[in-house]
Amino acid sequence: MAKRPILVLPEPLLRKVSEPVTRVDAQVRALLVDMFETMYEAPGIGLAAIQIGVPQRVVTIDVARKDDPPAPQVFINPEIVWASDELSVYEEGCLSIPDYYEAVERPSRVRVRYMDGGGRELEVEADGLLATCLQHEIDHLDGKLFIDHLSRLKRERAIKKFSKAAKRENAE
Ligand code: GNR
Ligand code: NI
Repeated sequence: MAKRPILVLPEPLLRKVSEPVTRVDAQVRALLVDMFETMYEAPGIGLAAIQIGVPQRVVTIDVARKDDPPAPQVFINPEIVWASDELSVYEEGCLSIPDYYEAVERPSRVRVRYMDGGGRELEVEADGLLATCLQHEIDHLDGKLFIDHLSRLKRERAIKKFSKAAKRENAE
């Protein structure tokens, strides 16, 4: 079990739609251990399995403040079953799009159905940072990135910046 490399734009796997988990077995539990290690090390407040190359609908989140004790949360097969009409704007970042931050508007509150790490079916109504993070991670499971919510100009600029960086690295 270990920290794993995080895939970065323009990695095509980030555009893949992840498959639902049918059973929370030892493989999924081992994946969760790696995901928390990778997420805390990064550091990030959320991680989708596809960001470490695993196309399964598994998400880890910890939105606790730095001074508070850790509060790890597991969301398997998460689904938004309700979203508020009210919208909020958050400055978002993504471990797969390093050093790029932009304001994104999304529903302020969402109700999410999911399985926890013990395979129990649960629902949570989230607001604030958790609501934003859940929507950001569920987007990853559908091959979407937060830049897809920006204007075409901003999105294409961001993609271009990362394609250029990748070309430079390949040329070295
Ligand atoms: O660490 C992260 N911070 C963050 C900030 C605002 C909105 C969403 C996020 S998620 C991000 C980690 C990540 O890329 N998860 O997929
Ligand atoms: Ni992300």
